[in-house]
Amino acid sequence: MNKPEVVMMGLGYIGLPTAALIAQNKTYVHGVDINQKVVDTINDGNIHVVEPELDTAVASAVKEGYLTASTNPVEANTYLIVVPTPFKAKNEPDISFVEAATKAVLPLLKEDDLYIIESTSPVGTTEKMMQLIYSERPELESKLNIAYCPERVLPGNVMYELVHNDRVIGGINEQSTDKAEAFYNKFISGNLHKTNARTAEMCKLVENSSRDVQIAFANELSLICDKADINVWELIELANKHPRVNILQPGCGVGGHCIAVDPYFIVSDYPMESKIIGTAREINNYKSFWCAEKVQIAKLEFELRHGRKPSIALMGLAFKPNIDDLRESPAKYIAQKVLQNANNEEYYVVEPNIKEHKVFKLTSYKEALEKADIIVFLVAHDEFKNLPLNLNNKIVLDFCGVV
Ligand code: SAJ
Repeated sequence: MNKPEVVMMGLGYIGLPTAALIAQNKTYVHGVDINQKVVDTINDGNIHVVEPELDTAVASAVKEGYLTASTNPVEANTYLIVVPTPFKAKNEPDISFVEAATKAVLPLLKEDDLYIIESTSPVGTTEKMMQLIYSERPELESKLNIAYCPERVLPGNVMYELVHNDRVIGGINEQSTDKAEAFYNKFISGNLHKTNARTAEMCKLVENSSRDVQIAFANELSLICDKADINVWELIELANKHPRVNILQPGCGVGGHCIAVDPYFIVSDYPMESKIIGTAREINNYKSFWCAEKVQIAKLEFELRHGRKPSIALMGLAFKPNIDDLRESPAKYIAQKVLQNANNEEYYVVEPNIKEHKVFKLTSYKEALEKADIIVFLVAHDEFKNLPLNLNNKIVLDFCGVV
């Protein structure tokens, strides 16, 4: 094997596509993951995550020898840290994976190397890692290039956005920023915007918090309109005719592992100042609970009116439309909550983007729509739009605006 130029620590939803992109540009990349199964899958030229066009990129990178994987890092010139930063109890960020990955590459670092964190991280993490590195390797003090450069790709469109999106790069000093910029310039056609590490860290958190706050506004409107007997979808469409208004769509909550998580990184460090950001999180979480309650009420009303138990279709489990990703999905949470309250009703759980699920018995959407008395739209998948079915004699709870 050729000596790798780049070591990619973490081969998940972002690390693997980034490694494949770098390898596509004929730069040798050594990918590292703690999961041996992931490593074996990649070395076989296969992938373990669902993302369009990633399979062919990885297959050819492995075949041509530009991408290899193992559970341990090797010596290179650039080290990228792309591992998860989940949160612990009390919604505090957990940077232990970043720390572990940094400790793993520490003994390999040499003068002039470039160390970049891409993982979403609380403000100050890059400086903390710099201190960790220099405390263990004092002879390298001020001789490394250390930077933070967050990704901002949209799951489902990662291979395109990785290349074309603008990026923010913040080094711990100017030289580090410049070195990191030169590195990304080789693979990225979007503009690279230079700043310092703390601003780059905050920028990532702010981007996702901004979207969370905007979605919370739409979700709050949906609660108000439900009480006021106003169609929220029509209302938003009309309000958006204003040249400077652009309200997002209400849904059954906010899911995924970014927007529903990252705002807590700000709230946990700046609790007194982050009032809107914290409240938005509460509103978006409450919206999922509210949807589950609405199903419960519809169920009881049906039984009172018809003197029998209804059958209920739960339409969609993914965390957003047209993907198969169920992680942190509000629709899944609602389905679970509704099923916990089941009392001999018939349920049809529908998710057209997956074939089977270990907990839910899945039904096709056509069968579910035909058989159910109450139809609950949880995710606005394309399959659910413009349905030719007659929904006149059904009770429809449309939480995502498909009808
Ligand atoms: N949602 C709504 N209403 C809307 C838009 C979205 O309820 O009008 C919901 C979705 O259904 C979903 C959640 O919000 O449950 C998040 O979906 P999303 O499409 O807004 O975002 P993600 O989580 O797939 O990706 C986000 C993106 N960030 C921004 O748009 C600011 C992406 O660019 C980031 O790279 C990604 O987070 C990340 O990795 O941080």
